Amino acid sequence: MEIRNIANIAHVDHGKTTLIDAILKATGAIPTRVETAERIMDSNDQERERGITIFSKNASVNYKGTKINIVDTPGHADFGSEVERVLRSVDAALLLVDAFEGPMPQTRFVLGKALEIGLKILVVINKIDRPMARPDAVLDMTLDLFDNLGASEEQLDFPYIFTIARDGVAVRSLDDPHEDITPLLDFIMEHVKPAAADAGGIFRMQPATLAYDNYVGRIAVGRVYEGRARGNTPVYVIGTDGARRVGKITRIYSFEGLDRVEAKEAVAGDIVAIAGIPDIYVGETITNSEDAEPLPAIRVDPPTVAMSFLVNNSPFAGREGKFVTSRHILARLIKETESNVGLKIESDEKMDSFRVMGRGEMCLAVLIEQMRREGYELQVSRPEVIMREINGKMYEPIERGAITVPDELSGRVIEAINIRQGRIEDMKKAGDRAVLEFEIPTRGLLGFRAAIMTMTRGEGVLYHSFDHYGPKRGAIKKRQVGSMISGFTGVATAFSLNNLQERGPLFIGPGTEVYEGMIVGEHNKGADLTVTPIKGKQLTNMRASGADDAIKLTPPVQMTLEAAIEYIQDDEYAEITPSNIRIRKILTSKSDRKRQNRREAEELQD
Ligand SMILES: Nc1nc2c(ncn2[C@@H]2O[C@H](COP(=O)(O)OP(=O)(O)OP(=O)(O)O)[C@@H](O)[C@H]2O)c(=O)[nH]1
Ligand SMILES: [Mg+2]
Repeated sequence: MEIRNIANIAHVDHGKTTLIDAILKATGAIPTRVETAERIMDSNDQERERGITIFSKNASVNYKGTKINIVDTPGHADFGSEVERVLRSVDAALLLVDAFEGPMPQTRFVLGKALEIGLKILVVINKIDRPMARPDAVLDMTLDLFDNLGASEEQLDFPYIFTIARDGVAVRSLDDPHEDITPLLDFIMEHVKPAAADAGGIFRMQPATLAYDNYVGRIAVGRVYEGRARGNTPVYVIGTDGARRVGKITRIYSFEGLDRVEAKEAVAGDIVAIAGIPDIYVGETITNSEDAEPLPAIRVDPPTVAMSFLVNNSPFAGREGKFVTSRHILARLIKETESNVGLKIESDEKMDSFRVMGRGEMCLAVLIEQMRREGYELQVSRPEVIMREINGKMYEPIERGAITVPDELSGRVIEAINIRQGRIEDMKKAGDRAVLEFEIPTRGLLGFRAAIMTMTRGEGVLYHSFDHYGPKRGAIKKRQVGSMISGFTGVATAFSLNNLQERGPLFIGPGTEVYEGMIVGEHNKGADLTVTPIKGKQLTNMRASGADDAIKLTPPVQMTLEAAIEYIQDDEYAEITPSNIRIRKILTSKSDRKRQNRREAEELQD
């Protein structure tokens, strides 16, 4: 059977996963009549909760006797390595662009990567139903982006189509009647060449993603570049370092709709899943010939942000988690790096601590959230940007960003970008909004989303995407934040919290167990303050005055995982367990903190 391999790529939310829903329905791969969930490929728990795609995934449909393998990819910049690693398994990419927003930072990132490896690009202008849609203008902007990225004449001459993914509609021309998605399927058939199927040569396959199955163990998913192989066959695996080892394929699966179905053979051109090699990694080469050449390595951009993952040593350590030791944490992290090519780990000089590096705070937060759901308990440090030294000069990651804000707020936002060492590159209007395009060090982006939210009362939308490493820019002045720290261990009382809430927003409510050194709120004066949240009221005096009913506590600020990661300073940790997220001072005792401060002050003077 003829095969075509494509990936869906785009900026976040431009409609990739929804478009695949439409294709799956139209080709009968998922039933149309039965009430099916939206964005069926966003099957992971965190994907459903966050409403975004996190992992690249494969599906396949049959259209007019041709098998179309489609890889769905995430559009969020933090998961960029998920896109990079699958691009080599396809011949073409559908580049979706929102008909109102136009190209955004991650559109640029994914298009750049796709052009670099020479994929055929098919442009899909989606969401043409949006009230302010401007498909023609967006098409022009997309052409400019191709040009900007140095596309060849041939690449500039890209085919395009318009869609309403949510309604399952595609039209070649804006005047065409809205019928169904088949114009898109025909468009794919027309512009994507059949996968090269040299089934005669030696067998070579390269895993782009890994999956796990309780019965057969680790499964490698990737494209067969040449040859064919059957189940129960001995093979050679060429590691990314060139070392060769022997293994055995036990089973082979191919994709039908969303399912992996067992197949007799893996044949050149197809994207398949292979079981039987328990230590297989992404990017290795599986072959049946002892002296086959390895396939070119899968390259992904380096991580930009690092955090320390530590064994929990808070006074409440070990109460809530199932897996708490450094051995547990290390084993889990190693397992993660085997399948997540965007992640790197290093052991810190200090024992019981691991430096975990990824591309942004969110990709690390997703991992931490996954670990706590699996029963792990740990502490993490404040995220820091990974610098590089080249010829004695420091370089730092620079990203491209875009912020959409109500017009009248753009002045303040521009100022904030400048303070964070960013540079405005363009300013456009879209309705009553201003779209600011800029480049900025990753350093300036840490905590920026929250700042923008406050500054624009929730109306600003910030996107950013890694671009390059550039010479390190000047210092960024930090906002002075101070924490309210419990000086005692016990149970927080409404009486105490009532007094404390005048000094700043609280992170805990009455009845919460606290320990000495735990952070219970933010001190609005900007300096740390040690407090007593566990005092009971003096019943005798109070009863007469009836002050009991007077206690009205403002609901505490919810310290979500992401909020905690953004909040913590260098001398603080976020403590993460399956049931709680607490923040704390690294030094729990006030006198230790005092001594430390004094020592630091002295060192500064020396
Ligand atoms: N108005 C309109 N909304 C759409 C259309 N297609 C998708 N959407 C909506 O856009 C939102 C994002 O859609 P997704 O399919 O999750 O976008 P995505 O590109 O897969 O997002 P990520 O995977 O997170 O990058 C959803 O709320 C969809 O319902 C469309 O054609 N028109
Ligand atoms: Mg998606």
